[in-house]
Amino acid sequence: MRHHKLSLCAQHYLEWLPAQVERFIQKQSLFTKEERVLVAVSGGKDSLALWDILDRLGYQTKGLYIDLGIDESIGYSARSREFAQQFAAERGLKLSIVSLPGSHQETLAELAIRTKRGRENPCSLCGLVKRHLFNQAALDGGFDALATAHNLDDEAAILLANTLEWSLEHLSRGQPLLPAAPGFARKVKPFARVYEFESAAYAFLRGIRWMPDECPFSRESKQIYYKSHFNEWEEEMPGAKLRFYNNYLKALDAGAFPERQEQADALDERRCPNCGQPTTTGGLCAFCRIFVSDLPKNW
Ligand code: Q46
Ligand code: ZN
Repeated sequence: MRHHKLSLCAQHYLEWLPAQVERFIQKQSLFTKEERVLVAVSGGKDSLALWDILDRLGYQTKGLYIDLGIDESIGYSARSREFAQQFAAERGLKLSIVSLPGSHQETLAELAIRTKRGRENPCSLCGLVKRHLFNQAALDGGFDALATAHNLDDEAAILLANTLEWSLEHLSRGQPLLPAAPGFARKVKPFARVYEFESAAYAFLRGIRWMPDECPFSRESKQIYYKSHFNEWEEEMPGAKLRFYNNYLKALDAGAFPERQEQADALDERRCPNCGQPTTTGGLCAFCRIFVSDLPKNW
């Protein structure tokens, strides 16, 4: 690991990475051992490695897999779900499954054709759907926190995209902990300082079996573009991603991106009349607008 100026054997690496994650959880006060954490799992290496580490560290976890019905012709979602189920069964961990086609009678693939947002950017639509369903599951289950396995490569790429756009709203909400608010579960990213390479190495060395295929929509994801640039910089300047992210956290602490309190207060009072989750508009939330079409126009 040139970015850490560190070389480890397999045995020590499998101790080192969980210790790093534990330190980050404590430093950022993400959650405690007394709290219940819902882990969003996709069947991929990052989320299964995260779940494995949290379990090994003694945290109270439950997994949640969202079946979006992505590319049923190749069974992408069905196969991903099997990897998540197999992982949970082998370790005696509990896994819940939420199915988008089951609850809303449409797959993501169908929504990616039917909706404008889906046609323009299927990953943006997917993100919206997942955020909504994860949040609902965390609230319904009374979990203290919802953990996602965003790694450092993801965070650096998102941060770079938001910096290039000077999107202050997104930059003010990029921290590894978004506190709970009425209608919103606490969101945490325990892997935010873990390189993708590190989580893959961990999953491999632990013998975790993960979904090897990429989501068919990932080719259209802009994140890949930013990631590939960052990988070039990392090659030339080891630690570039980590410095970029660490200095962002310092800038946040220094108040560079003030929290939008007015927006949080406004959200407090505005609830979607269909699902009850907070919304910025006061009418239907973005998720319900996709599915509910026969309501009066002024909704
Ligand atoms: S699952 Fe969804 Fe990813 Fe597939 S549609 Fe895009 S965002 S690439 S993590
Ligand atoms: Zn709604």
